[in-house]
Amino acid sequence: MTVYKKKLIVVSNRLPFVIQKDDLGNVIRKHSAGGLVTAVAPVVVENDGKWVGWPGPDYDFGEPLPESSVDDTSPTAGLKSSNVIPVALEPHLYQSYYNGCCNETFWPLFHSMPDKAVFSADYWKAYVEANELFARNTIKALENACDPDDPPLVWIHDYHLMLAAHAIRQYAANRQYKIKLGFFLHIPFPAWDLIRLFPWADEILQGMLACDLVGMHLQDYCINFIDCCSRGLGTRVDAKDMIVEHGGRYVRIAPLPIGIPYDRFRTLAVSAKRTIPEEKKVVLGVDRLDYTKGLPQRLKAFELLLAKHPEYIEKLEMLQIAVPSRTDVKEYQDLKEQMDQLVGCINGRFSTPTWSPIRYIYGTVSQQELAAFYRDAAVCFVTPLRDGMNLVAKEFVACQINDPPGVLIVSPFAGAGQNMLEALLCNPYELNETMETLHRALTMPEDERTLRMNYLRKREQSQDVDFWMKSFLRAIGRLDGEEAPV
Ligand code: GDG
Repeated sequence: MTVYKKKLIVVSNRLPFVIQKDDLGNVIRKHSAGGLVTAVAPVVVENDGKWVGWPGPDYDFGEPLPESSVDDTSPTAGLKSSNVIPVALEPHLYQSYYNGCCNETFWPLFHSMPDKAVFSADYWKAYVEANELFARNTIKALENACDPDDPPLVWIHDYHLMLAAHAIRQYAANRQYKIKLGFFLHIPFPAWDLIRLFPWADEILQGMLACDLVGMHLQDYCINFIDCCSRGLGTRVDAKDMIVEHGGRYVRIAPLPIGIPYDRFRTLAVSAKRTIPEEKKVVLGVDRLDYTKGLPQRLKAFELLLAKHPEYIEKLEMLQIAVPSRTDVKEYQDLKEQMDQLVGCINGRFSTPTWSPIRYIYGTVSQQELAAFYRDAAVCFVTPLRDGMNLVAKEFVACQINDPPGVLIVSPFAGAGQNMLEALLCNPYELNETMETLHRALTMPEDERTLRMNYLRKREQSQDVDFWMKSFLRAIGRLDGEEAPV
């Protein structure tokens, strides 16, 4: 684990756990799964730092936070309530800020789908207000933590909080607090031609430039951001060294691709019970039900495979886990309907009395079960139309302990497609190519599968989530004994 001795304050839209009420009305704490929580929560615990975030709709402000989680083996188990600063957001504010500006505006726009984006002054107003609230709560976390010789690090996460750094820097300056500010964007940063569609783009760019370091998954996203600063704000930029000059400060922009808790997934895969019988060949998909993930395209490619290659009938199954997501937003409700229809049509068209081609789970499975699916699938089929990174591709590789291993297919429009070089790439917009790539994966010789998977495993093991966390701290000059090159 990363040993980090400086004061650390993490700010994200949600706390690393959700506060809920159980059947008896007791307030309980349930940890949120995900790489960020797994990597960062233990460091906040060790460091006795703080995590600022929204606790979920069930939390009544004023009542004490539970001291422990329902599952006390989770990475958040050691977080005490003194490590947590819950941010109160009224339901109507949360609706316009989160469902509205974050998910109906920034999510599609940053995934290069501007036609789906809603541009609303009311949403924007709510976004500004919510970011202010996060900033004010972060200042609470900074009280008594600001040693001028050893300033704390405030690490802000993701597109929900692109303005927070600006407000935090102003509040801190008024109080003469010295701080370091870092930001990490988990989704793509698109080209200037898309960003300029957003009427308040300048404010977004300025908000992010209030940081000392802005990290993104890929070099391409960093280049887009730097170009936007130059064209949108007219700032001086050094595109070679990835530095933007803003307000008399130098802001470093750095590609820092996220990794996964590799050892944790591998251990799970070693101990997980079989969920796919040995004689079954399964093509696996695991995604939040989101229009960026290319789910209908994936099903259609599978349908085409069955139509063109009847040898797969009764021999192959597609298992798709679709985790319900943003169910209040219409685009997501429409996608659910489209998926239900597609699954029904394909199963109706090809099923036999003893076999159905698609097993579709609209829900979640435990991480243990997920690891077993990853381990025993013949192919993991990752076909996003656009995706910041995609952790599923990496988790699949970590769980591939069978000999011979399976095959990973990734879209080049996911961050993972740019650095998992030994995976098979396919363009999900082109149905025939996607189908042919799936056929190639299913018929790939064992030695080629082994060779490709060995390289993939090695990279993911060495560039895991702890490596990512250390790289971020190093880049901002906050890893013990090291200073940033800027
Ligand atoms: C955003 C960016 C970027 C899924 N189903 C189940 C389950 N999962 C877990 C997976 C994985 C996570 O959800 C999904 O992560 P992704 O990276 O694929 O996608 P986003 O949620 O869109 O994440 C993305 C990421 O941030 C990190 O920076 O890679 O590009 O969009 O960890 O394991 N977990 C369990 N049951 C399920 O059924 N337990």
